[in-house]
Amino acid sequence: MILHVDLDAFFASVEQRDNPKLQGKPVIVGGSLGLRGVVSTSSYEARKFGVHSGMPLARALKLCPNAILVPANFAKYENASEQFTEICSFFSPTVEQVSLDELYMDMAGTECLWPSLVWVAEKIQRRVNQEIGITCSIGISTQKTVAKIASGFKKPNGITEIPLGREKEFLEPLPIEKLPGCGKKMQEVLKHYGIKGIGDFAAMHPGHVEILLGVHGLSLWKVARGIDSSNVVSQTAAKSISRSTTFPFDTNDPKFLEAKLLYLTERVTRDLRERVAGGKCITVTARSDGFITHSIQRTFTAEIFTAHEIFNKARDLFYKVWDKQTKLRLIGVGISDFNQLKSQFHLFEKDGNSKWLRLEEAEDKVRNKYGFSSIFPASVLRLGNNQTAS
Ligand code: TTP
Ligand code: MG
Repeated sequence: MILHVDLDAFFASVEQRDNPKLQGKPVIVGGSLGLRGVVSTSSYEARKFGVHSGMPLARALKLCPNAILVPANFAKYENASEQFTEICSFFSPTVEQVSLDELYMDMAGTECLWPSLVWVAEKIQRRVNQEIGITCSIGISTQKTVAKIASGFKKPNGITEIPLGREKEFLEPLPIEKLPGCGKKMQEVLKHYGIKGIGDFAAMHPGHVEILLGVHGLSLWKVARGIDSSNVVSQTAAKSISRSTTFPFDTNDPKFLEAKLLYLTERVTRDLRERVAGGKCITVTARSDGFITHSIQRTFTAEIFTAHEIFNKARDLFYKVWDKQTKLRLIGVGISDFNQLKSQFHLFEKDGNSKWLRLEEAEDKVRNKYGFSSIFPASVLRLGNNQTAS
């Protein structure tokens, strides 16, 4: 059985938690894309007016003129997210975090530990409420997709369990938009053929599905029929760790781009050290303002452990894919080819990198206590508070 846990109106709930004046009011958190001016998220009070994530701020304020606009504060959301993951990890060793506010838990093997999954869900809700001060909704099912849809079924603060064998029946009456992975284009094609609900889609002949929507469509069709065998993949089992970010403006400022690259490297390295130890392969991605994406990958002979070393290598790679002129809208950095043995990490302390390792381990300690954004290399600070998010 799988649990899908999703925090309710995440950024907005954190803001309401921290400012009593915002409680019970329509609150809009300004976009993660800052200058592009979109709604990042809104409180349920604002959603009643039709406000939703991704909507231009101007339109949102027209729909809900009384809304209180709050700028995003990522350091706070990251802290809350770290607490959230920790709470859930208490109940299962296999946790797959999909975003700051959403994760799957594989509950197989925990049957003897907890009285029931609804009991676990209630405990998680209570702890999230007491320790973080916000609410979450939880879906319980044998499948990831059904658990995800179920968690959104009784938002906010809801628990929805779909018993084994009832998956298809649960999905059937839902509109096609509810099917994760069924994007706007696919929905249009399906609607053109009169397919409006997941049930209609599930009833289609697989041959027709493949002709209309290709292989991806066919795998979604299986999900629509209640067949979804995808596993919960915990982060330690992940094959690569990467971070990328889209800028609020297209830029060719090398100082800004290097600072972003360092920031992303710091994030990747923290994840790397929490989950495995070192990695040998580094990937750098750059996307131009014309949406052309370049990626470069290099495998090194020795494992790399520190942000310092990853950054130096990533920066060299970055200048191989970027001509120093083209304006960029996104960059990313990743590491793969892991060494799964954490203990080897410490053998490293003896060689020339030990200074950096000790420094970064000290950073880890500060971050464990005060959150990721509590400490940065000085050159990251040029990005400002709103930019230190990915
Ligand atoms: P969601 O889980 O999609 O939304 P939510 O938690 O705000 O609301 P819900 O109760 O429906 O789960 O996204 C989580 C956070 O991610 C959200 O609080 C803000 C951020 N986000 C954006 O910045 N831009 C977006 O377009 C979306 C969808 C989310
Ligand atoms: Mg959410």
